[in-house]
Amino acid sequence: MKRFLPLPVMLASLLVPLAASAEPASPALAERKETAAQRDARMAWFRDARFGMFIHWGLYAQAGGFWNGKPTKTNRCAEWLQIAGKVPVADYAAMAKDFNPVKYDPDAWVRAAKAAGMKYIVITTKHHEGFAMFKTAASPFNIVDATPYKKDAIKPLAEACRRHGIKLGFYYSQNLDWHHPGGGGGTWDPAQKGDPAKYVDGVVIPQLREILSNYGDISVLWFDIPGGAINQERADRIWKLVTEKQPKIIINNRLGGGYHGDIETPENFIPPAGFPGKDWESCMTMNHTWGFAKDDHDWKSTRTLIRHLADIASKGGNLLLNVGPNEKGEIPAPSLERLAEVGAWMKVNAEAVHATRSAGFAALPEWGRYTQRRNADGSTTLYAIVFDAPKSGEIIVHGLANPVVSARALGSSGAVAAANDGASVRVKLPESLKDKQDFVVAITVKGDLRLDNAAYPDSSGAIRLTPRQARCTKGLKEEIAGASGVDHSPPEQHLGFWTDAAATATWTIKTKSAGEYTLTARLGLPDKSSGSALEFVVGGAVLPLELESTGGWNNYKDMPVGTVKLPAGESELVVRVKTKKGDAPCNMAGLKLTPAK
Ligand code: FHN
Repeated sequence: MKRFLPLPVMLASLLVPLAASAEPASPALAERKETAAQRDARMAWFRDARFGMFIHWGLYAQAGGFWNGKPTKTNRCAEWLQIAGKVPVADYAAMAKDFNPVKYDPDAWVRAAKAAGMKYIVITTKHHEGFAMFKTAASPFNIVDATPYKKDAIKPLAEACRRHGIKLGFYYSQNLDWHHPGGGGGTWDPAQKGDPAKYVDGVVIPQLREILSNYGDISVLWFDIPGGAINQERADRIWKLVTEKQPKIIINNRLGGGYHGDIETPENFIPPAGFPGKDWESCMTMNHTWGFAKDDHDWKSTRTLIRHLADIASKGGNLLLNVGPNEKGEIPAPSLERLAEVGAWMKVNAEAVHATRSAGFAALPEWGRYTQRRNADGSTTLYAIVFDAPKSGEIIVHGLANPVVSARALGSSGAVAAANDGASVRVKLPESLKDKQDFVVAITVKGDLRLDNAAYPDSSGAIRLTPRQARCTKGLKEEIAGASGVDHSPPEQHLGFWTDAAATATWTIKTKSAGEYTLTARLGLPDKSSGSALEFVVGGAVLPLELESTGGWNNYKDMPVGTVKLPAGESELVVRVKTKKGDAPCNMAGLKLTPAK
């Protein structure tokens, strides 16, 4: 289901051409004037953390997604109530006199995060509503001066984080501000009119200075919605202030002014192949709203949350999982239940998540995900995070040539038999795991992982050829949507930029036995590329395919190519251009070989 937030929120999803090797981190290095080694040292805790808590808590919790008794949200997000209801500034601000979160217990929040296996917390210090959850001299519109609660909410949280060894990050809405004159996005109340320069100099800069000075070491600064009031000059000043005040701070990619920041920030979305060579974090709601909504009871299951965490970690990213406390300062019970259940899973399986790295497989196993950990003795532990155990009672790690040292199931005493089988490792599961879900098998092998990234038959005999597994010559490359923004379904991972008609894509296929397959290609192309043609060279045959528009580069359709014969053992499939119309013949999201009936 496509969900689109209003344009100011809709950040362009970037089509990022990815070279086969990792992306150079040079923009991030240049921005912080640091070497790769210095950056690695600064990012180390984040890359090991893998899991954090996002807290969206503000005056909007008082409304809980309702205004004048009516549900008032934008795209199910309750923290967008004021713009959804075009609520006048004075009427919205009047809520503050009733905001008194007497149940707020930051120590309990931090303990809940820690028990869930989370290593850091990012809390909204000021969201688009302009209300500060901290004492600020820049505006009386804050929790200390404007509410009967009269206490800074950030200070006790910072102290609790220090007590429990949890890193603290701040979310700050630097552009959108529907309260202060000149703030971005305020268009419905004359009180919002003002000079953006005065808003930035009078509110944003002073408040950033306060939150970066008054609460100790801050580990993350989570800006949101670039553009608008933040032009290059203002972004430059903000960047300078932040990096001088907190030199080791991690800054996300949403300041604006062309700053790449340290981390990509897909939102309610997991990029198919992550962001190879980049640090990234997927932030997710547990229901459909970031801020508390009285009527949103559509919670993701714990199983879904665990699998998102595993999927993200397997691609080298972090999950920043959101809670939206209510007007009393309570995290909703369904959120706490899920945090506790994820924590129970992490109690057994955290070693497959914390301080792991992507294992680098080019194809995702059909039964789950992989992470890896390099060991001090030179061996590597490959974690097979099994979502659903194959009926066969065996998992096959295709394309792993390293000699097996040992294998064990986390949290289970059953013996796990693992053995090399040619270019793969076969793992026989103990009876106790045969029909289980969401468990981890740790396979230790000699040396650093050596993967062949060839395409192998899955349990149904079908062979999928993914963009990541392709070897492309110049003029064709892998690209995925670098989605930094809202919950929208970006283009599939694919091979694109096929501007050179001489460019080819090649896959290596390995099968145990010879066989006949029907070949389909998942392609997308606009009208102007209609009339292009490809050739598929495989099993000694050349299969042509004339292309008709699918309505767009990323509007993919499965196109039948024909029947092919594959020999036993290793073979290659090459795709080349026969006719190129327009800029490129098509984008290619992958191929599939299905055993012929
Ligand atoms: O508009 C905000 C939204 O309220 C929420 O804070 C999310 C969290 O990443 N960020 C913006 C939408 O992209």
